[in-house]
Amino acid sequence: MLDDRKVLFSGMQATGNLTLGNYLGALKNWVKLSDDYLCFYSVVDMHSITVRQDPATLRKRARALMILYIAAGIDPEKAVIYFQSHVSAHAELAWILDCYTYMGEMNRMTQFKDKSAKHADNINVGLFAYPVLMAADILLYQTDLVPVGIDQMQHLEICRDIAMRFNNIYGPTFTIPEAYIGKVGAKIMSLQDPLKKMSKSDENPNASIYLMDDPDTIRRKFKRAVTDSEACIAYRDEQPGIKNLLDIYCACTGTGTADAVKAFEGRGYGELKEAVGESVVAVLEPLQKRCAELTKEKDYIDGIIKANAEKAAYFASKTLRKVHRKIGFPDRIR
Ligand code: ATP
Ligand code: LTN
Repeated sequence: MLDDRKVLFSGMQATGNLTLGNYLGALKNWVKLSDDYLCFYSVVDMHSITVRQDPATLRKRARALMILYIAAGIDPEKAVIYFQSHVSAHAELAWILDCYTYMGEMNRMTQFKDKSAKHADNINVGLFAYPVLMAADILLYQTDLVPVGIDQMQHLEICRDIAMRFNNIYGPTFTIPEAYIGKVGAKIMSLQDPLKKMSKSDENPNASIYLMDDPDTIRRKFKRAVTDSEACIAYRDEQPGIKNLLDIYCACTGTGTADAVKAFEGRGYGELKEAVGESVVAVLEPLQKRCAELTKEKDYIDGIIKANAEKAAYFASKTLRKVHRKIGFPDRIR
């Protein structure tokens, strides 16, 4: 704990076009969490280069993601939002932690297996060590809580293992982080295959609502959303398409599930799809407008980027110094 608040850390990659799943499942909750915790939200650009990136595109997307954090409502005075590459302690601690992580542990990581199958021509050491950099992200800020999706739980476990190993050798150094599990229903499913998660790497663009989709595209994608032939609006696992539409509607309007089901009782799927589409447009249109406005405010955004990188570096360097002392690196002469 750095002050009287618990510390919360999360990060997002600027690769691909963010989806409604990323917004409703992560970003939107991050905003609320920053009322109760000292939050660090990073644009993890160093993780992005584990897969080959076009430099101009990465630079543009990373900045757009930073702007999106602000547009979504994260207060840059309250939460620390910064680019991972601006705080060199991440790379420095990652190297040290590499020396306390076993090949066998990394070999078990399912994301590494998936991604190396997908990028067979570029199975690099960074991709292999991805979870160690993620552990460094988390441990640098003495993080108590990490909101992540289920797919990142294995990485969080390894982070805890590394931290405990280090603490066992050198005495208490790192806070052992816990996963922060958001409320149920935070998983938004594909509009084309409601048994699959909505994902920015889905090759079918109709499966996902992208945060920058225009209103007509949003409406059209919902019209085409896969449902079922039951002709009955109910919230149950046997009707995953309808369940997903109701989840999206509730998340966008703040309606409770039971109330939503009641409101759509006896109505057709077409009507439901239209209402869900409108509820999403009502959320995304203002968000897009705020992004466009903020993009024009170059000096304001630059100021936030600079001030927050300094804030993050201040906290991170405290932990890094502690680690240096513990492992026996010579003191710096000041
Ligand atoms: P990829 O398709 O490249 O795996 P992704 O869309 O699954 O990407 P991530 O970058 O892995 O997104 O995740 C960023 C954050 O968004 C994570 O916290 C994750 O839990 C959340 N998230 C991603 N997709 C969804 C979804 N469909 N529903 C809820 N939350 C999601
Ligand atoms: N690997 C995560 C992004 C990420 C992260 C982190 C999340 C990088 N470092 C630290 C939580 C804490 C992802 O791809 N979703």
